[in-house]
Amino acid sequence: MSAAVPGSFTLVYLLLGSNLGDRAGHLRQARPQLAASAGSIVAESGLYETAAWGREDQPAFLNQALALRTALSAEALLAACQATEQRAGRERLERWGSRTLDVDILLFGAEIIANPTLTVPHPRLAERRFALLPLAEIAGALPHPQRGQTIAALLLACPDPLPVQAWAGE
Ligand code: A4P
Ligand code: MG
Repeated sequence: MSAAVPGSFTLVYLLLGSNLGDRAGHLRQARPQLAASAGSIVAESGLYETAAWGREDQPAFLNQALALRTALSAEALLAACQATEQRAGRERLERWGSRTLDVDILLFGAEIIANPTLTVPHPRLAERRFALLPLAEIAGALPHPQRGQTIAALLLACPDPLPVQAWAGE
């Protein structure tokens, strides 16, 4: 459990993803909602078009990494992320299935959290080019709390062959 110390802030990194409907619109609407419910956005990566990972028989995603300065506990931040997903009409039909909006917590400061509803750092971060490349754009020099290597080094070592490209718009 992470306990929020009153008056203290944590720098957290989120990954937004969408592969259903107005993908860029879902990401655009999520940003002010997260700023209102979770904390100020201090950095955002560009948008990347990324081949679907895990279940490859589905449309490509748009992904974006955000850095947020939050006063919330990790559990409260997860609830804010899930409320933002719900506002985008998210339906949970199958794991790794298509979705209007996914908001994952990649990093919560340097904390390591493992409980039934939350695992941070995100357990599959180092295996996913679609997460590492946007994150490296805004936090390349940041060390991964468990592995010690920086995000940029993890990206260089990442064996994921699926394409990830800067997105220029529809
Ligand atoms: N949960 C645990 N840890 C976290 C965390 N760090 N951040 C729990 C957010 N949620 C976390 O998630 C299931 C449960 O994970 C949540 O209720 C929460 O308590 P979900 O969003 O309902 O389901 P899911 O996303 O289908 O499952 P999962 O295993 O979280 O999948 P991922 O890891 O989110 O992967 N390909 C591309 N190119 N781009 C993508 O964005 N995303 C996924 C989803 C698969 N393939 C993708 C992409
Ligand atoms: Mg998720």
